[in-house]
Amino acid sequence: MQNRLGRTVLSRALVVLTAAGILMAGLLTGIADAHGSTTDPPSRNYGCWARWGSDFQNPTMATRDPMCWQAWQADSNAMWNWNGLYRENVKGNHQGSIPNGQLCSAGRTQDGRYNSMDTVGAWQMASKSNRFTLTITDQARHGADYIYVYVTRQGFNPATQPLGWGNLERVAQTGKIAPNGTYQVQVNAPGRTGRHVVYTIWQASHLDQSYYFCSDVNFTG
Ligand SMILES: [Cu+2]
Repeated sequence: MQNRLGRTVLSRALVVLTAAGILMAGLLTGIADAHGSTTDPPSRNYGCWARWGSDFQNPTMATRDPMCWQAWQADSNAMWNWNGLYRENVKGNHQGSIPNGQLCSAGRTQDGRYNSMDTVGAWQMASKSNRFTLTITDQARHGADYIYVYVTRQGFNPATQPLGWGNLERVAQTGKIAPNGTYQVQVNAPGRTGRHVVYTIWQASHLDQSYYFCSDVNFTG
């Protein structure tokens, strides 16, 4: 009798402990795996994931959305890990850490997983007026030390020219932002029409982790 009661108590305790263990593991991997990206206007890899993630082997992508097609062919993990385009320990020296022509891959970060983001071509654009709201989605609730938003200068053509620091003008920046699921930045980029790249640097607050995102926009004025 006492033996059976003891076993019951023990097995219940095990069930509770196991459930707690699974929950802990889930929380820990959630923190380790999830980060974020610019989701509006969508970063290149977030956009390719959002448009094609459920249909990434569809060969019509090659003609309908060729820049996404080359990205999926190069390394599909750039899309599955759309929230992982970052470098660590940059110490604020973004321009010194990322060579011209490699801005959209954060200097070929993560062993080159995101190199296809640097491919020069006619990436699909989001239409925006010169005043728009930029949204970063932060799945990990890292917070921000700051967010910088750059836009290409009028006359530069990202469909034919590799993106360099000299092609960009910083048009918005924030101070510290408390951890949340999304951060919005009001951007004003006057005097621009047509194809442009919006370049976002998100400096996370939990450690020296810097994110770099290229978003393609069509300015309607
Ligand atoms: Cu992170």
